[in-house]
Amino acid sequence: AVVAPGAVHVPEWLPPERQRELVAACREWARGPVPLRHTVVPGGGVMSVQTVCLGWHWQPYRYSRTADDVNGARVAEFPDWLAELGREALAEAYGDESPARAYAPDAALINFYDGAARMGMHQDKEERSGAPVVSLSIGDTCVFRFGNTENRGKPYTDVELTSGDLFVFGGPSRFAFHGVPKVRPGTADPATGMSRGRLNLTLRETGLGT
Ligand code: MD3
Ligand code: FE
Repeated sequence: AVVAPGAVHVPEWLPPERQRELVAACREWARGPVPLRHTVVPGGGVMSVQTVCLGWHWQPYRYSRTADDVNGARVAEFPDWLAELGREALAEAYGDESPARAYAPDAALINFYDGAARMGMHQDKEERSGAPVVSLSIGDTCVFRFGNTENRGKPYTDVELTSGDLFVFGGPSRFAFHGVPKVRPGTADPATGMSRGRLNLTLRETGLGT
């Protein structure tokens, strides 16, 4: 479904087997070299979501190769197979005629939500690229809020994201405000590899080069 220009939702795109593979990979990445942790924002606030990154480490509000705000370690490599999955996702959302072949994501943010975690309305502006963001959800269902490009408030559209859903945000939607006001605890099917909580992977082109 096209939610807004450039914003395409493909429910249940990832088959259960590929969801389980991704969950297993995320469990490994969560162990290190930079562990899954609650990001601390300037001013001292702590995000309820837990995050681990690949390729480039995101810290509010910049990308770096080392996790200076965590343990100083170099972030894990962004694997080629994940970039290929991103190109498949773009082809699915925008059609085979889209420039999916040229999509070269070099950073992933992996977010884990327990039943109480939320993400406030924000824009993703640290990337120096207008390339689309690919989002994959696994585990508990959530309410995803897709807003406008002007401010955190209305108008916005609430969409339920369930396990296996793909969402691509490109074109005019790339810099829209968005957030996750609610997770629905206990809605995950253990066959997805998540017995509790929600996992979200976003793939991005940082435009930062090597
Ligand atoms: C729309 N993550 O990591 S995914 C984030 O479910 C983030 O964890 C949420 O927002 C999550 O920054 C939402 C959907 C998403 C991700 C990036 C976007 C939507 C976006 C960037 C631009 C526009
Ligand atoms: Fe975001």
